[in-house]
Amino acid sequence: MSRKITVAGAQLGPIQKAEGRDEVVGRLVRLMEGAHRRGAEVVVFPELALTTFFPRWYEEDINNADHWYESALPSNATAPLFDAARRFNIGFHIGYGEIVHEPDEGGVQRKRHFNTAVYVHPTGEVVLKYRKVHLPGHRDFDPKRKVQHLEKRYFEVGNLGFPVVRAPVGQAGPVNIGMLICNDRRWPEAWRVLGLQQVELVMLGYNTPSTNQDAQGFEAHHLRVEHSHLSIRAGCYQNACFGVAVAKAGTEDGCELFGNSIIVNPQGQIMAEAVTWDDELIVADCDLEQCELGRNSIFNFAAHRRTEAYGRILEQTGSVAPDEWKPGDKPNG
Ligand code: CDV
Repeated sequence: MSRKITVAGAQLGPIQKAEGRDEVVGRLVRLMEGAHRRGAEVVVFPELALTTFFPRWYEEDINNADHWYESALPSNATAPLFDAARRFNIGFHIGYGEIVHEPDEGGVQRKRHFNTAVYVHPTGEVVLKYRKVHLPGHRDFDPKRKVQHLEKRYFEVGNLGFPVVRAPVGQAGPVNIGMLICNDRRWPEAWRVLGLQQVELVMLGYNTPSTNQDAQGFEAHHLRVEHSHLSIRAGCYQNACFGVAVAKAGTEDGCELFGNSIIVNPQGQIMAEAVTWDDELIVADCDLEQCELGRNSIFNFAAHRRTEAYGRILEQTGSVAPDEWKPGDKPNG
């Protein structure tokens, strides 16, 4: 059986705060139809694809913000997306704010909020769910910032790990599918946990501002895009997988988000890239056999990984400077 699949990334232009779910879902369905016409068997939508990037808006009481989240998928508002998937026989990935009532780590049943993504089979069944682990930004209102980035206020850290599922995609038979969400793409540990499960296709949505408000110095706009691409290309190359990385782009609620969505192969090459900051499809044919080259040679993990040397990765969170070497000291301090 051929292991070729056609994948689409559906970049979204801005979603303004006042734009309703119905309007957004209409845009998503139009993109899905376009992806189907171009032969795609799976379409990837961005992080928080049903609303504006709401963590930029401060809310004193998080319970007043429940309207930004989904408590069920499909819901009345999102049902047309699931219907379109069945009609076009296409799988889809979508990011959204999730509310669930489930026990926390202490066993207490309560309302919880996550930054979540799912992969939905063309039948409408949810195949894979992931909750964002690397939440950037801050918890409290920061008067120094022009635009807030309150992901640490709006979401709990994802509690599902980095799962990979083997599930049918199009004509290719089962494909090993994994997900990352936005900031996760910058963390090689996250990619490697997926790579250790032989992931073949990583779906990833992002909302990245064009300027870095956390930096003390200046970070050029083109380098912001470059760092995004660098992270995705390295993740795909070092873990021998394809990546579909899809942005929400343009000026949203007065804040500029860069686009430049890409599809990347296991050699780390960009196969397709968005050229607008609007609703735009990118499509690529992916031969999953290409994952074998890296996995069986330079990144043959079983043959070459040295876990005995990686202790710090799990034992330590922040970095620690070494003691200073002085003349007369032994090598390595
Ligand atoms: N939504 C995100 O996770 N955005 C971050 C920004 C804040 C740096 C990102 O890594 O793109």
